Amino acid sequence: MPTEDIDRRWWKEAVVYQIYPRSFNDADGDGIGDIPGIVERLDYLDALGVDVVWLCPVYDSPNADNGYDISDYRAIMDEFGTMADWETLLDGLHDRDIKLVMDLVVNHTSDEHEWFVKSRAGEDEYDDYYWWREGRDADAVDWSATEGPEGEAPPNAWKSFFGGPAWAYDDEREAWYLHLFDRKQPDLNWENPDVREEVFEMMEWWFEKGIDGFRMDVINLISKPEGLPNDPDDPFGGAMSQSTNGPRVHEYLSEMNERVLDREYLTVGEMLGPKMPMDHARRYLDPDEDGLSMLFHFEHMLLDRGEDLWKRRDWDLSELKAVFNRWDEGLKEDGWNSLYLNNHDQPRMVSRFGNDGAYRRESAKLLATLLHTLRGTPYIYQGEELGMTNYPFDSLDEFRDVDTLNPLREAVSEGEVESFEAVKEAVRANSRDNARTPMQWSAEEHAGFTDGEPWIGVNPNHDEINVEAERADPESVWHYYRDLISLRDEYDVVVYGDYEPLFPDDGTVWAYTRTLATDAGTERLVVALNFSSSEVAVGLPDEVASDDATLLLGNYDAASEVDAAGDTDPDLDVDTVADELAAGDLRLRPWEARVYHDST
Ligand code: TEU
Repeated sequence: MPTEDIDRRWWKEAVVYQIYPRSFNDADGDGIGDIPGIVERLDYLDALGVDVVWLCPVYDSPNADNGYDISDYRAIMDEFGTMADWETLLDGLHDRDIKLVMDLVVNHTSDEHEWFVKSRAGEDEYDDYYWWREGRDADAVDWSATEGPEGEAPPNAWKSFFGGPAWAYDDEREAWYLHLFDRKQPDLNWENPDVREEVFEMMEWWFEKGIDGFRMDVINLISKPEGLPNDPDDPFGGAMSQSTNGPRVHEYLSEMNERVLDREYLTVGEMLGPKMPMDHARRYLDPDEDGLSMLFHFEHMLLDRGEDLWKRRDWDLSELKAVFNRWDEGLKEDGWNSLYLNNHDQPRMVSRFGNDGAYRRESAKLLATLLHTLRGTPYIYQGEELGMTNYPFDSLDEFRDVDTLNPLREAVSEGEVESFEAVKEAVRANSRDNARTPMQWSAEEHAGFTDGEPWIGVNPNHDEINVEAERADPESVWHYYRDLISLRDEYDVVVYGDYEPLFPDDGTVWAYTRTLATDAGTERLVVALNFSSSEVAVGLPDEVASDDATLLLGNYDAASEVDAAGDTDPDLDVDTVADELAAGDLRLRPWEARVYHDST
């Protein structure tokens, strides 16, 4: 392809860093991270080399769901600081050439938002801002709730994603309102044009303040089908199957695109649901339709999950590969992928997809290699760049998350689960709180996160895994991230090269090429990743073997610590590694990752 035909976009070339403000850095000693705390760490972000910060919600909120329940879209939560602090943050980022993407949570508001307060009071203008419905005759239906007038059941059988019915009864209005999430998160009624207008104006207001884009929370849920039908095949009674990619979702998002997305903003839509049909994905991303830059799907996040928080599912590497392969294939002509393995809702990736014991460092680097050399925009979740791990939760009172506590308490009270102890392992592996323990800055008390009492436990392994230690060690996960991030600036093929998977069915090795043919010649990467704690031999096809490739990056160079037998391994010999590719015969050590490059 002629070089000038590459569809270059700044957000394709970028690496995004996600900040969960509550857990990042606390400047005022109240145990809760805040915006001045982020400002203190701007040079840290700059040193890492990221291009964009996605900031989880910092708006006014009663914190039923840590800021995902917004009571004022145009104000900053007191615990996090002031609007002036936020402006300092924006300027500080922009001074360092880092862009700022804000979280847009508009499927629902808080029940303390003035729109809901007025709607519940039945004020004319706000009457229809939310999903208000009459209850049903409890004798006539097979679902029920533990609230509401005697003899009444909720309007339908939908269940909240956070446990219990998706409807709450409001005594003031004497009607039920829909909440797909917590009862303090009533769903906005996007059918009402006034609601859409309010949202678009608010987005415009933030754009005028100078932000560079939005991450859109559960944006594929905003359209609900006529009649809100039940679905007995959906574990949520229809709440999930009927609300995802609903009938008018593209209409609403194209309207948003036309009204407010008039520049090359970075927009990334979070898309709930088990398996998104690719034609929907393409419509979300089509500049002439919804115009989002990227989306977050959940397919790989569901592989190891059972139906409930306390259930797990066995998975195999070939399934993980199949997900990424399907998405690369599906969006290679039209669209662009986001690449993530963890975020504030997910367990830590090294504990989940890697080995957080003997090969923590190697496997953290391997997963990073994957995320930064597939085609798409990589998203780093705070602490991932240190190889932070899951937290050793031991009792229920260590959890803070509504999506952990509510479903679990409900299951225990209904006798579905005997006790926390009985399901501890699975809950521990699945809980969102794994991601929310404080960022580990140093080996000091509370990991240098706060001078006060942290709102959630600090991982005891901070004495070993922390920013100070990582930055001091040239072989650390942190330094490896820096290298990966800068590869993107140096090599077009890392960003724009075509992706070609090798051995898709192999359950141990993930290998692929990335190729970019332009007038300047053909650039190629060969990536080989060993997803196991044993050594493995990889025979490459002849066309992949190469005489003149060099190793761009690997996770076993210099002071590698362990080999298959757990002994110290000799330093990686660059010549041997190059010879192996020439012979098409790689020997990968446990969790070894290699990225070769050649150009012809
Ligand atoms: O997440 C959507 C969501 O449903 C997930 O949190 C899900 O519960 C999780 O993957 C566990 O399986 C978004 C936000 O990212 C999340 O923090 C909010 O709680 C949620 O929406 C409601 O706003």
